[in-house]
Amino acid sequence: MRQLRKVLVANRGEIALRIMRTCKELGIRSVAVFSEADRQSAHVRYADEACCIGPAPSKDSYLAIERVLHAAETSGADAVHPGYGFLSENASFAERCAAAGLVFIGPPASAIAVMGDKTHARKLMQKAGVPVVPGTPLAVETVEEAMWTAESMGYPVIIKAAAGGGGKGMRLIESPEQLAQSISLSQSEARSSFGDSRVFIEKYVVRPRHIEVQVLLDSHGGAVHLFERECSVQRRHQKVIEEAPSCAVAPVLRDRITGAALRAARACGYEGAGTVEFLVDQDQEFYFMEMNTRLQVEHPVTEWITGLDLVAEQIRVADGERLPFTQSDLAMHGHSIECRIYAEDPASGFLPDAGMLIRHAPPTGIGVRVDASFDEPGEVSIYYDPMIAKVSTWGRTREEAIRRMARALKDYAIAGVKTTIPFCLRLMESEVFRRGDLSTHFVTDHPALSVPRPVPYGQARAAAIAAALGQRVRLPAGVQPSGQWQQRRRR
Ligand code: MV4
Repeated sequence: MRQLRKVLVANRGEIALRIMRTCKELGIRSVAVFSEADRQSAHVRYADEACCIGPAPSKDSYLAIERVLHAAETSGADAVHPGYGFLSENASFAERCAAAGLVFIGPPASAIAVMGDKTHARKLMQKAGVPVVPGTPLAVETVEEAMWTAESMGYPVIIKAAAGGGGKGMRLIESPEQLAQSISLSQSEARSSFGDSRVFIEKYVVRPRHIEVQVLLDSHGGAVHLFERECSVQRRHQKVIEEAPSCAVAPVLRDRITGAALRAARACGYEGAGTVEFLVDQDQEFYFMEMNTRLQVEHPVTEWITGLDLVAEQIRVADGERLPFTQSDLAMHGHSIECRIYAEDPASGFLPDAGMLIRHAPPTGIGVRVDASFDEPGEVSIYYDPMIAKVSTWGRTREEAIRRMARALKDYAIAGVKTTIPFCLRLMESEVFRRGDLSTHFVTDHPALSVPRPVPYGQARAAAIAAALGQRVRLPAGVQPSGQWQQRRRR
């Protein structure tokens, strides 16, 4: 029997809407929280109730534990969904929810805490028989210790912060001289960034793929994996494209890596939806990197290939129910790709481009899903993440999913801010991406893809004149005039 009746969504933007849609399907009321900057936002209007929790800066609103808990109490919510980012991986927030009698729709606080400390996580994974990259068992204290470890593994090595994650506080080291200089520098950087100076050393895996496994566990010992996603295409540790399944994962590797992911989840007492990230090297060896103890941005590709609603499953297990399926009930069907669309200007080295969206008409059609939270006109705020939308497509084959994505990106009508749509389209149409020749160095290995194709002057001028006249002209595939040349549709 379902107990949960009202869920407070402690987030904003597309993920807040995404969660509320499932609540509505399940007959659960939703409560939005919002900052003063988000008063007019779509998630506020979509919710059954909404509470303003403070001024625009996240630390005074979406990150303010007391304010979020106060909103939960005054609205009479019986559960909190943290989404991703903000408080989603904050163990003390999960604890405070429990202490206030609220169901935290996420893992136990203890699982968040152990996975949040990368050295503890490494140790636990080793014990659980999950392969980890060779490295220091715990934090390194002295330069001598670091030098000795690196010497025994061979260079290059990588320094990581124990409290880091997602690429923050990492440093690639190619020689003993560089290591000697970098240890204390990394320690003081870690102290100022994370309030925790501990760092550790790993052997550097050259040209790895980023492959992650979605897991789902209930509180009765039920545990399944939902196959893998590949997220190798990243720029500055920001994922750009994700897909499921990975074209680099053959059935044998899939068995091994999903088995390891479930051992990882069980070892930390996990419940709910989580993701175990691995580096996979050129010899198909894989190594535990970290576990994300939240619903991830890229979960739609897993939903596409499994047909499941991950938020509904999260709510079900948080409510104490059993998973309604076992591993043998699950299968993957077809292929899915997601492109994250950011409000960024490629001409300025991909700096965030905030402002008003004077036009926002997302693509639709067979096999196309758009998770966005903007209306027209909408606003991309400087206070928050510049991700505008996620476009995901499904196809029977990878090829079909890619073709659909290219079509969807061409159909995406957006104006007012610069976006990464043209960049994503160039990726979709590139031979290397279509071949599936991916690694975490993909974007730097193919710099031409980051540069707009020149728009022939005559066509650019025609587009500008057409825009001024409110008309539409046909341009060659993949050519997207932007800024003042942005095309408008005839009203
Ligand atoms: C590594 C690595 C190579 N060797 N660790 C980046 C994010 C953080 N979770 C860990 N990261 C890496 N760790 C070892 N031992 C390369 C990366 C890495 C990376 C990983 C996944 C996706 C994109 C990346 C881009 C640069 C570096």
